[in-house]
Amino acid sequence: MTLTNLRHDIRNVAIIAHVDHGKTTLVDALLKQSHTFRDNQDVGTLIMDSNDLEREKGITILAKNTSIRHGDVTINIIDTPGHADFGGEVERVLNMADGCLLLVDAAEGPMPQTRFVLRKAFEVGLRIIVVINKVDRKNADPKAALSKVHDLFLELAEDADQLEAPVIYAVAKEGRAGTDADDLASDLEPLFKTIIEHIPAPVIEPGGFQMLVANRAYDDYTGPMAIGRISRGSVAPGDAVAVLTAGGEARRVKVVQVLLYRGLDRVAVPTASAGDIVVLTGLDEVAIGDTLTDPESPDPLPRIEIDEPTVRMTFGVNTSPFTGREGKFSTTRQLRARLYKELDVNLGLHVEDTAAAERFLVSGRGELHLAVLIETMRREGYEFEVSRPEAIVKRINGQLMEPVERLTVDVREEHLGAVTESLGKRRGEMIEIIYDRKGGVRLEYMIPTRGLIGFRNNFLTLTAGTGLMGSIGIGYRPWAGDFREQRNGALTASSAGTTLAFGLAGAQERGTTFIEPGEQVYEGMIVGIQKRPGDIRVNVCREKKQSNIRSSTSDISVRLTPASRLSLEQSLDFLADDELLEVTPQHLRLRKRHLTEVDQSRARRLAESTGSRR
Ligand SMILES: Nc1nc2c(ncn2[C@@H]2O[C@H](COP(=O)(O)OP(=O)(O)OP(=O)(O)O)[C@@H](O)[C@H]2O)c(=O)[nH]1
Ligand SMILES: [Mg+2]
Repeated sequence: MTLTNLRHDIRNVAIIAHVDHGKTTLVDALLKQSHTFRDNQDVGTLIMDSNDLEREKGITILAKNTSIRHGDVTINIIDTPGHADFGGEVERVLNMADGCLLLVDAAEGPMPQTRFVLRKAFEVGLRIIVVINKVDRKNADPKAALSKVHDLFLELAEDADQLEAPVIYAVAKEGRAGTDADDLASDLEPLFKTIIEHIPAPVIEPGGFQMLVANRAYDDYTGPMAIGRISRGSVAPGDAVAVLTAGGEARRVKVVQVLLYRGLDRVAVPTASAGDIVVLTGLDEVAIGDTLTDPESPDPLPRIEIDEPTVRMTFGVNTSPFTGREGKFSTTRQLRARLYKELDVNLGLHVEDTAAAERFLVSGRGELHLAVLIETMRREGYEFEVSRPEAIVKRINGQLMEPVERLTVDVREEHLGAVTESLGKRRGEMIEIIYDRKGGVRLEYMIPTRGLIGFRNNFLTLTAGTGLMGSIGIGYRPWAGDFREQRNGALTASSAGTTLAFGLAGAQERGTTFIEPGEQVYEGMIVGIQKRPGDIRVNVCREKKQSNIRSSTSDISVRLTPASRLSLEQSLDFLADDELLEVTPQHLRLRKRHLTEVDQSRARRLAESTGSRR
């Protein structure tokens, strides 16, 4: 018989769900009700979404730790992102927890990422508490949501024990929970109680110090920090530990500080032991997935396994005529160093050199995953160009295979025709259709990742912004055949200069423009989209010729429709294979890969003679 000890004073809990089901809002309420803040302290909402991009987008991008006290128990909480593109963040932090709260929106029910995170939670062996959240919503149907959650459990559970999960109903926004959807307590006490009763206390395994690095952080004061849960032994400032790397080497380093989370702060402690989630400083160059151990017993823990990327694009040095004007960092060396540095913290990402020294292939878990990297880099002062995102195809046993996703969409019945038609063209295969009694329809599809690139914008237009969609990768399937993309042609600037209202008005007769008067353009830059296929060159810098005869009806000033500005994600969606997006701290400029007519025809001739398509 092995004797195990439990840390009865600790619970380690991850919060997992589909995007927007209320994870970070629930953490707000847990923090507030555990008296983490002074009574009069105004901490706002979505406290854990602390980085700028998270606040702007209203979504969680990075998994984060916090900790609260309830009675004698410390509850360590790991908030995770719900967007499928950041699934790698969920995978890498689950090993710190013994249990999780699976949040499900009472109106939406389980969505694709609910399936993904539940499967991962089962794989890691977490004890699960189901939280049916947002029971206050007008169209909430907690019963139906729970019954779909049960179906999902039956489908995904690996053994019968996993089917037993307590259920809590909640309104995270009001900080209320209960065991009956119609009778919530005025606070989250029922949830606290369920966490303490059902999430197992951490097991203290016998032996010397051992911890898997699940996360890294940095601050100017302490330098790099390694974050993880101690699985064996204890650690104190000044201790020597061995770092066991992916390459199998063991390095000896000295721990400087040992910190524990307390609310939003980290506090230095004299020692921490098995079960604690700690932050260690003094360990330069420790990678996520490395094991830290007692140098006398260097046993590595299994490295963190992360699903493969499915989408890629090139990042290259800016080759536009405006190169070097707007960015602080624009050289090949700077771009390369920045991209490779990202790999230390961004586990779902891959970076490769290409045959061209100034271009790199960057692969991620989806368009948003890559878009967040692009936005982060431009805010840091980088300037570069990126190509159209494409699904990563593979040859497996001689057969061409492509990534496929399971897609769930919720639409109003009146938009059903348009949405199914669009998905059909993108090689989507419908596997289920469910009508609810209120005029809503839920569709389940299998669809190549290729078909989903650029679909989100189209979907929002087709459903007038009312549709809801979510998808997750489900592996590789045989190539589904070519399908034609139907983007209309680009309006491109025929010469360099400053745009004028008169020139833009001319362009607007041909289509929609993306820029305002007074902007700098170069030849081959995309200034709009026309009404049918095929690119057209337009002179957006053209001036109105002055004439002596003025009729009273002639326009004195031209009337322009305001530019339709594309966001970063819309720009990525827009790109065709022969186009690039120039990214600088100030501007996003769409452009043709080959800027002048001469370059374009030379490229076309070259492609024809070599038989390639680019
Ligand atoms: N009606 C209602 N709205 C809620 C409730 N809980 C959260 N919300 C709202 O749902 C939205 C999303 O909440 P978040 O807490 O950011 O969701 P999340 O799960 O953390 O989202 P990601 O981290 O991006 O996956 C916010 O607008 C919240 O105010 C609730 O109980 N009832
Ligand atoms: Mg969140």
